[in-house]
Amino acid sequence: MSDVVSYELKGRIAVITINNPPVNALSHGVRKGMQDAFAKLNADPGADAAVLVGGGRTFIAGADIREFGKPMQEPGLHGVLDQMEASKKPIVAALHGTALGGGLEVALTCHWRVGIASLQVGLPEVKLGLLPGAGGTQRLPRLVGPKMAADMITTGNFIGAKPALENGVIDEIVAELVPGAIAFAEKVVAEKRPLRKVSELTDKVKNVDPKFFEEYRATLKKKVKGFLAPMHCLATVEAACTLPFAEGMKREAALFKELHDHPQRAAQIHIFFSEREAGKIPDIGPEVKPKEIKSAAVIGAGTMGGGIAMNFANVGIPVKILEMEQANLDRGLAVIRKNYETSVARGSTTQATIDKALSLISGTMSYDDIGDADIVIEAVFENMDIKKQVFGKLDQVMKQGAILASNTSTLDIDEIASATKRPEVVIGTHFFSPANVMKLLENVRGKDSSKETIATVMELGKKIRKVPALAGNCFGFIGNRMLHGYTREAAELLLEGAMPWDVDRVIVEFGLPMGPFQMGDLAGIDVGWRVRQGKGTPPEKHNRVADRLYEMGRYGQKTQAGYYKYDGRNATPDPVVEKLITDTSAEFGITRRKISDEEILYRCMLPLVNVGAQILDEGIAIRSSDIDVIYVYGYGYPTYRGGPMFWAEQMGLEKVLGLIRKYEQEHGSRWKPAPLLQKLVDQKKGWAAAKA
Ligand code: 3H9
Repeated sequence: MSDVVSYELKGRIAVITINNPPVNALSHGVRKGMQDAFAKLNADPGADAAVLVGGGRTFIAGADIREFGKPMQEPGLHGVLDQMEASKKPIVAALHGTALGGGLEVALTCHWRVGIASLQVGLPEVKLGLLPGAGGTQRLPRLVGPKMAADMITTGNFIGAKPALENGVIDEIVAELVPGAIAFAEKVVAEKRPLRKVSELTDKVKNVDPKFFEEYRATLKKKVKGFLAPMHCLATVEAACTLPFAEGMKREAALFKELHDHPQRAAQIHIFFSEREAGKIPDIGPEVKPKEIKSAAVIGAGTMGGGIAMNFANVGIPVKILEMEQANLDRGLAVIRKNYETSVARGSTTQATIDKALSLISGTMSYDDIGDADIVIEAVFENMDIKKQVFGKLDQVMKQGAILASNTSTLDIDEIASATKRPEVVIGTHFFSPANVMKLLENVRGKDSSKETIATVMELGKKIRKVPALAGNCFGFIGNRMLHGYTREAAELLLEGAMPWDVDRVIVEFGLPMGPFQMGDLAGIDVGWRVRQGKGTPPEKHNRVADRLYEMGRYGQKTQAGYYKYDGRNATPDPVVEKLITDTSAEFGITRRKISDEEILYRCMLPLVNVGAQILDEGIAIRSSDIDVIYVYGYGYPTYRGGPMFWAEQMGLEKVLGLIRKYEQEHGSRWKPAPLLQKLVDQKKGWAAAKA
């Protein structure tokens, strides 16, 4: 037997165990080992049946994602699965942990499946820009019917053991994995049950009304805008309902290949690995143990403070919110309650769950009440003086060892830390709005933040179900520092000839949920104006339109007028704004011109890349993939483009540099290329070389 697949007789049942940590992915060695093991099973006079089990913490979690895009080494998975289904002796899959993707497809090819109560199963290929390519799209509908199969395959969501049993994905829930599976196999042998091949089942897939797919497709199309894989997934489920098994398999293979060869697949897999990589900090090894966070406090019951508190309560951590005025505290707590109630009304959670979460959130107006929290997160107004006052106070009241975190989105963490006598426990934890929804947690390391403090907030990010990434300390850190150039160029484009709706359309077509002007109207034009005033810098040309809108009382959605005019949330172009923009161009002596969609896209997106390169060079970001993670999870950058740095690399850094140089000639020093970009192009290397 191979190193990774073992074969052992338990009585007359062969137990075939896959040992390919950490998740038993179906790498080449596993496939080869399985091929040998099932050949041995059929030749072994001492074996009547087999149990297939995963060693360690899980059954097989899928194909080895690292092998995609590389030449396939025989045996392929299909060959092994054909061999298994054709086995003369019964094979029972014994499932625990997560049986996912190719792993579930292996299980579906076994003649029966048993699992333990904590099992989860799913076909998450769609999240990697793929579809289940080893028969899952044809076998799952035959077990659970088209509706449930389409739901599982187009979303990639997992289901637990109970629904898996109720819907026929597994045949029994066993108390003990291997003994239970052996007992099941012995029963099958004793009863001389004919082998049950899922590929031969037809009941659930015959006579399916074609209208079902028409309607499903129409709804899905709206939900998955821009992503290619979900629609292909649905087409394969439809094939399972309209074609014989072998033909359905051919359709699955053809559509799988299309997705496999598409740039979306590479981008989505890049994000899968980048998200995991972002949690690894080079100078913080496993010897640095994070502190345990059992209680939390949040300063400020505004939109951010309330959202941050919900994250703690959602994972069972009690949290106190501090506000200085009763009315603000009451308002903040009421908003939290309303947010939870909306989730119940939408069906995304239950009343019992929110009751529990709400019981963990309490309010206070006294700093003395929060001193014993393991972490306190300050979420007050974005103003250095106010933040320093808060941290000075926290330094007095918080117990020794508590983490003192700031939710600042731009400000200097070291200066905030200077208000305390314990800068080693001060750190930035930058949440994104709405803080209870957005996945990113951009942690910001100050010059004195200890390794333990950093490890604690990185671990905390995972615990509260966020994707944590670490930034160095500079104005705006990674995300907001990069964003500045994006919004600036969008504003410049207005003066040169574009309208807000032109720019927004191009950005939305590219895949962001909204364009810069829709974002401005949502965030509030008055908010941007106040930030500019707060900085005290002289008015800049590109902000002139925004300043005028502010002066006109057009604050965005909240006043039903901003860059657009509104009817509720419905935005329409406004001739008043059109005139304001053309007048402003004239005031600056700019002759307006027609601006192509391509130019709009590059002018908005390339500053992200150029500043990203600068940030990488300065060590503010550890790796380019961290920047991608931050943009995908914090700014709605489309996953299927892999983040701004990946997008640039796919386009070619040489082309990127060429465009930046062209814009530098046209618009001056704000487009000066980052030295790192020039260096990598000279060396003909990609971002990965930036670390060297
Ligand atoms: C597929 O199956 C295609 C088939 O339909 C068709 C074939 C023809 N491969 O997430 P974690 C690594 S597509 C390689 O931190 P957790 C991961 O990178 C596949 N590596 O742990 C990490 O490495 P490192 C369909 C993989 O406990 C380590 O394992 N399957 C794979 O939080 C631990 O991972 C999926 O999409 C893989 N398939 O979560 C499942 N999976 O330590 C993808 C993980 O070096 N995987 N790694 O950073 C997951 O969803 C989660 O990893 C899982 C565990 C839930 C399994």
